[in-house]
Amino acid sequence: MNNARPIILKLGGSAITDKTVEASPKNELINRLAGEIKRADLDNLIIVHGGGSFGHPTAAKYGIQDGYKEDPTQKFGCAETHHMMTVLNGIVMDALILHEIPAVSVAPVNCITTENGKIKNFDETTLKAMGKLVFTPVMYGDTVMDEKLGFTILSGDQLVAYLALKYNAEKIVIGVDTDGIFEVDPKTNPEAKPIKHLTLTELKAFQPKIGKATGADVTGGMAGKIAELIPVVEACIPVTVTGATKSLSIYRALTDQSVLGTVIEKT
Ligand code: IP8
Repeated sequence: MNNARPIILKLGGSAITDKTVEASPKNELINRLAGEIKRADLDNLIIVHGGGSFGHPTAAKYGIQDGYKEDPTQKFGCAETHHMMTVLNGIVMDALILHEIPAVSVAPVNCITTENGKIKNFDETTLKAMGKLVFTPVMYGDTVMDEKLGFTILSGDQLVAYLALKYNAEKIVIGVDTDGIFEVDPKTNPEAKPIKHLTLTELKAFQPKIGKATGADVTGGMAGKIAELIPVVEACIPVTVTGATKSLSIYRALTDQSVLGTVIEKT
């Protein structure tokens, strides 16, 4: 990342892990994505990944997203959830480093605090210094300390939206486990086609129709993602949602080439 407007890439937890089996990374896919990121050769990239089957099951087990309820086991649960995220992050980092990307992990728990689940303080010193030297910061959904709740879960999606607004991102690319946003669930309707383009008005109208995430997703799945994206699209930052599981989709989206997926723009 340099001082140009950043491009923010979210690697969805459902895409990079198998959500049906706890703590199961999709190693081959992560490795391929690292290759695509290397090929895109961007010096203004920030990567954020989700929790998938690493962060969500542990967070759900201890109710971390609802905050500290005076239950001492939750403190361990909070620590374990963060640890699970560092394990997944390590796997993502391995792949990026293997592809000789100057990627450096930045743990949200160390630089962000929230108030009632919303980012309140962000110490950007490290991120800014990395930007000057053109590193690729890699952040992730994480446990964070919360001024009202004690602790909570910060979703990668909230982080993406926050960073995009703060640094006036050039664009956001979101890699998911489907080919974009659908009117009907493509996992149960194989004939379903992704919506090619959504304006802000269409996105808002679409929001109530989105189903809840399946499995132990503590941050709301696609519905949570769309809620976070609305202010970003309002700020004229375009968003492409595409299938990280499809070869070259992320490379193509990062390099402004047409891609199977959903482009969301203000108008
Ligand atoms: O998968 C949540 O991040 P997300 C991370 O981007 C944890 O919603 C720790 C569950």
